[in-house]
Amino acid sequence: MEKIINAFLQEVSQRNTNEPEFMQAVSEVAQTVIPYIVANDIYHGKNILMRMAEPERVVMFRVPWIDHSGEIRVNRGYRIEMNSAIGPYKGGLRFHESVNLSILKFLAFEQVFKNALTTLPMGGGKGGADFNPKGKSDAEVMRFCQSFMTELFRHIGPNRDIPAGDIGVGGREIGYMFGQYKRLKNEFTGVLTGKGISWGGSLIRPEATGYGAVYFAQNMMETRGASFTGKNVVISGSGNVAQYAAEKVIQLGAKVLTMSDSSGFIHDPDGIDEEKLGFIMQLKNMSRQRIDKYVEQYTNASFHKGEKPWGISCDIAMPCATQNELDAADAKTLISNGCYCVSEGANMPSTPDAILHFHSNNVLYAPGKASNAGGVAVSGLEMAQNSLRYSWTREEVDQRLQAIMKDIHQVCASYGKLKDGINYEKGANIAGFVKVADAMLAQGVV
Ligand code: NDP
Ligand code: 2IT
Repeated sequence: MEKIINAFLQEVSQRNTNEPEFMQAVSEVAQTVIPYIVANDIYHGKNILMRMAEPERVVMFRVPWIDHSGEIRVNRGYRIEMNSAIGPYKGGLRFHESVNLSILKFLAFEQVFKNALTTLPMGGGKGGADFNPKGKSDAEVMRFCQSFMTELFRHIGPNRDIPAGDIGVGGREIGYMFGQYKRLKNEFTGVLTGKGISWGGSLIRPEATGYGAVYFAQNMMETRGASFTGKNVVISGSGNVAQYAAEKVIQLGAKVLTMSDSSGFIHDPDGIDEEKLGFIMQLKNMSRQRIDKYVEQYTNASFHKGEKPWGISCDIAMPCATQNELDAADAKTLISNGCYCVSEGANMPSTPDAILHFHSNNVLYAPGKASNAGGVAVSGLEMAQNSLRYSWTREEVDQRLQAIMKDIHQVCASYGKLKDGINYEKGANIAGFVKVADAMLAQGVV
């Protein structure tokens, strides 16, 4: 088996040189899916995983814009249209200085499996630009978004490809991009998700990824008769996903001890309560400042410059910032401090070695493609509401989100069942694969 997997990975890597994040994502899936393919005749000999590892289409384009001092700047924009077997391409846009082809291809590949798990008819895609929004004025961000959409609009559409937010792309950026798309096409359609409530957005979409990751953790903990009440939770990040993960954790009666950004983490031993979280939301979403401001306001808390929060002892860890932010040493530290549940809000935040430690220490570990699927699931519900020209209440959307997270937990548990527990990573990979592979087989070699 080892030989078959290595030969497959060798072929993919020859075709995708210098793409370490993409290879990491493909390798993680290959380890569990190839043995399943070999054991199941209908998938064997069809080169199906190789086809899934090749994007249907990659668009790369120039994004010129003018900064506040009148200087002309140039960024690179991308859209990876990975797989449309079960629905139109769907996935976020990331604006971050680190963005490159490898990162967006890994995200698009993961998205295909994740979207299949949501039970909704969505294919997978991802896009973005190597644009750094930090320190830019609203007017600069608007000009950038307009320039980005001036090219992207020809590739997307409500039945073709429906982008949304990711790192560096929130409600403000979606608004500017939607405005430009509408102007260029002279059409008001649900071409983006994460829209504002008064112009086609869905209630609960901002909350959905963070809430969903907590619901998934709840489902995992129930398998051991445990709940969030009274537990200590360590969260990384302080953006969209981290904020609403924290909000739900607090609502469930647990204590949030940390949050972070790329400058370091804050530790509040008294717990970040609703009021303190409100301060963080204001700080990050409105004044767009750094997390260390928290300790000026709440003096019992400490700021740890350049560090990650995994050394703080906890029951539950939720990495909600970025890829590869939790390595093997962090996993060991978490486990030795008593952590037994890890629910990923970010995409691929744990390194492969960290995941091995979780598995070998019986940690309830949920890979992002399962546990953070609530965001894209509610994007799917936003598309459904747009098609109906109708909107559901908060309660309706939240109930659907909870039901979807329960279904994802259930399908991962059934494909990932072990003698003495559940391997959610294996379950998520195989369940996502089966749904997409069945559709691809039915549609022929296209
Ligand atoms: P935001 O831009 O709102 O927040 C990102 C947070 O992560 C910020 O606190 C940011 O700090 C931190 N961060 C980003 N890059 C790094 C880095 N290289 N090192 C350390 N910290 C970093 O993004 P989201 O909350 O939307 O996304 C967070 C994660 O969740 C990503 O992995 C994303 O792919 C994933 N995700 C998002 C979904 C969504 O609906 N938005 C859905 C599913 C997954 P700083 O401000 O200093 O950069
Ligand atoms: O990684 C993700 O699932 C997202 N950034 C959300 C994608 C979406 O289309 O809502």
